[in-house]
Amino acid sequence: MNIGITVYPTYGGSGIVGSELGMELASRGHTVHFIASSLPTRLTKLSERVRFHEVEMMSYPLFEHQPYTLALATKMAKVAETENLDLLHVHYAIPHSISAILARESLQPNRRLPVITTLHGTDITLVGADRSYLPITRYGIVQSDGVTAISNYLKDATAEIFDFDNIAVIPNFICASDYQRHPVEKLRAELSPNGEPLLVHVSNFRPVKRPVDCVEIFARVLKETKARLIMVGDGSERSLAEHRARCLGIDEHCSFVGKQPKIVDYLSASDVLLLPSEQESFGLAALEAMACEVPVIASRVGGVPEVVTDGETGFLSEVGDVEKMSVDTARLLADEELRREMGRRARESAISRYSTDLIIPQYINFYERVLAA
Ligand code: GMT
Repeated sequence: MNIGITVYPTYGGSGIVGSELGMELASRGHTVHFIASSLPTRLTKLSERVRFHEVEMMSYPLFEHQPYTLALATKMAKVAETENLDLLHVHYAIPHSISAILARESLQPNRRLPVITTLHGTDITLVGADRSYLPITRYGIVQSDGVTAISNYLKDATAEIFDFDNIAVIPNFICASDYQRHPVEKLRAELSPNGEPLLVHVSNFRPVKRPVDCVEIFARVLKETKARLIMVGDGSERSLAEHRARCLGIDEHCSFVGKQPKIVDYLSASDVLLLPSEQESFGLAALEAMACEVPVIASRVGGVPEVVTDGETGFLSEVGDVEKMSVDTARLLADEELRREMGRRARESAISRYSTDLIIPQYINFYERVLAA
């Protein structure tokens, strides 16, 4: 198949999933055309089968805000014609579904161009549910030729908010060979010069990720045992989290390392992942950690309980319950046997339910069904 994929290129889990899906499809013989405002960060290698088409934005004095949705629609239609696309698959409903539908309509009646929308989370629960965007988000979903969601939770939330449930659940996925624990002695020694166990948090530091809670949990853990906290990523809440660490007098025990390209190295160096999010429709960070044998301390929200089994592959708590999260973390740090066993089970659970070998064929099958409809 000739598949057009659109993602947000620089920010968020939906961009990661869309990019990795494209590369997986290409490795199975399909040709994938990424159509985005810039090269997606996870798209490390372009080739005959993985191509990139940049959305060109015309600036004009009359445009107070550049009309990206229209520029994207124009590019989608152009690529569909020149590259003979079979379908468009957009990740994140707003505005990508609307652009794709415009592109589809602009090509009629000469060309058929089915639109598939994958819902990722905040496009439904935050942005889409906001009154100002709700009608247009619903339109984008209902008018798509196929809709997928990355968890059962998100399918149910979409049904409730948008009164629409013709949605296939295709969960996020992990490549078992790319995501596996490997020796990283040098990094571990840098992050933990005195051999302390490492807690890690990986996110885009938006308010919904509650990174300040990681600092609160860590402060309580430090009262019980030695440890270090590694904060990977960047975003609006980073300075707040750093400030809280200074206020609590624990900043010397924390490393804020910013965005990192080699997440697997950081996970391989770590003992426990902290994911105290306010909302999480899936929790890709949890899945990546689990594949690297890192047990997860997370909030019991959204799709997280589908990914992390409480007491088996991690521990779940109510949002903001930093007391319980710190008790669970300290328990894991104190009991190496338990930590290793949970880590082993976490990898087994991640691979047996979410490996690319299981999930990518589900997307291919979905494309075929939409094309045949
Ligand atoms: O929260 C993010 O990291 C960004 C956001 C996005 O759509 O880019 O992530 C959502 O999609 C991820 C990939 O499918 C999921 O793993 C996240 O749980 C989801 N985030 C939220 O629901 C808050």
